[in-house]
Amino acid sequence: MQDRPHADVVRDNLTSIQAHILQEERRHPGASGDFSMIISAISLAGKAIAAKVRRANLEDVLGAFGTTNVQGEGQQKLDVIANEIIMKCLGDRVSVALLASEEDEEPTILRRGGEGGKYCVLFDPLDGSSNIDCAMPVGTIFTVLRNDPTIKGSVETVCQAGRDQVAAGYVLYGSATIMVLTTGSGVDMFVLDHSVGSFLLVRRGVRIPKSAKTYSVNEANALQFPAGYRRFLDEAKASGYSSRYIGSMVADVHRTLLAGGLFMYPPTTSKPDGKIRMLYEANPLAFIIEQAGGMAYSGLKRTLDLKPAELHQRIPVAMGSPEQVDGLLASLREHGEQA
Ligand code: P6P
Repeated sequence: MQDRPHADVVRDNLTSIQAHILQEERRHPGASGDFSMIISAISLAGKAIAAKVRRANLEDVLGAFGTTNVQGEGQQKLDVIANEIIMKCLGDRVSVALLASEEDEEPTILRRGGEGGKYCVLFDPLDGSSNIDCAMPVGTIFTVLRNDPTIKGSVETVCQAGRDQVAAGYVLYGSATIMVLTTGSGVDMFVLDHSVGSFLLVRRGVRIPKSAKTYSVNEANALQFPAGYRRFLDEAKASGYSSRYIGSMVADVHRTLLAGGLFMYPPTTSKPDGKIRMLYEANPLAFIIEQAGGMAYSGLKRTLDLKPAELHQRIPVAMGSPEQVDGLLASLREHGEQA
């Protein structure tokens, strides 16, 4: 079907994310409501973090916290605040067994095997946080996995392939606060109406454009990219592509979702696995892009098929419109990339 611009816009009704979740729950007879409670907790955390981000340049939440996270990265104060907010919002949800965050070395076990807890929630509390001091967009990325109480270790429990995600999404703190969510039946988009204090449904069944001449990559690393990536970029430039790169993955991927094109963080000689974390950055965003009709690859492998070996594992990513991803894959094959 021809891409009709914004055929998915929701008109003439006011649906909050809570109402939307309950409507979705009614479509699944026998649903316990446990899952809905998790999404509701995430939307609450998104509102609380949005309030903090919006005031970041006014209150003393700017700058480094003086500690480093498991990645060895300096933690911005808002990283730590956002992490605590999410932990508080999700901690009392009886359906959550495990929480795992980019900011913490190990998962937090809330309920063991027989104590309930059907789900695990993994998140990057504030992706792109180094942009905060200059008021650039940042985001929270989350994914919901099934808990398997028969698996002993918490890390082994959450090291699941992305195709097994139950739900995924992000909250973008930009010129608007936007929540994008998939539960495996398409992508829905909500905007926080601060006057109402609720995320309101604005687009249902978002579809990524099949093609757009825009690429999003940190070109400063280009000399370190494998030949196939460099060739793709050369051909894109020769074909009149635009370049858009904010350096905040949530913002770059959100623009790609709505306007089309290709976001990528390729492998480099200094970072052969790239920089993007697999479990709580690449996988949730790849799930969103695929559910919107796009593609997401790590080299020549579909990102969601890859089995993680560790919690904070990094992988190269390229995701976006099918035409651009196919073009990159052809270039990688031509230049000897191994599947
Ligand atoms: P670079 C932010 O730190 C992040 O993890 C992603 O949000 C973003 O896409 C990437 O790093 C930017 O990395 O090396 O281009 O500054």
